[in-house]
Amino acid sequence: MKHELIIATNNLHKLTEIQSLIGDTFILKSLQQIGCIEDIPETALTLEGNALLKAQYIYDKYGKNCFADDTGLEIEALDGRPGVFSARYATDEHDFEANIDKVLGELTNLENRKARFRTVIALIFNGSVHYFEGIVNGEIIKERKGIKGFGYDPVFLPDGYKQTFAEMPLAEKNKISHRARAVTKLVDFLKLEG
Ligand code: ITT
Repeated sequence: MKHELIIATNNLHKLTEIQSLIGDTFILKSLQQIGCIEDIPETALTLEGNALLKAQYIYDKYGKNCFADDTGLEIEALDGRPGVFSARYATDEHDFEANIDKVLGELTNLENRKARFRTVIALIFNGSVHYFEGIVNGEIIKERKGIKGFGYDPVFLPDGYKQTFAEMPLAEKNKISHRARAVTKLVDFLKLEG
């Protein structure tokens, strides 16, 4: 039997990618496909909180199984910042260049450049909440390298690799990324439920 599952995004690239991992037992629907056009507020102070806010909003309004994700870059020497504020760290816009400049500025003269990307998925399935976490550890290098990817990719060097996320082919990033790791855990859970 096929089940409908709402993904709290309108990013069709994300939807297609996750759909191909899940297989055809669950049919993913975007927010637009269920007629949800409002901008769901992300006002929580943690990744878990924001992911749950988005999923809960859909569940309360539409009563359908759904999941949402949130991601942040957590830098050890900055006490985990920018974290949940990663998208709007430097300005109110999603200004990737200004965000990178701010992080590099804050790390000037600091020895410890350890960082990690962390993705949290909140799934509301038959009324119960489940969280799935994906982490990739690495470090923030001193200057941008590479032009692929987005966000903080040009300054993030994953542990064990010689290329930043912005130098790697996307397919390679997608094999080891925080998002891929969280999605794999979600998919494993859904396979058991399907
Ligand atoms: P939506 O909530 O609308 O999906 P968003 O930009 O908030 O968009 P995320 O929660 O996935 O998306 O990520 C928050 C920020 O973290 C994002 O704007 C980037 O600055 C950064 N980020 C997330 N994933 C990243 C990645 O794979 N590489 C580099 N930066 C990333």
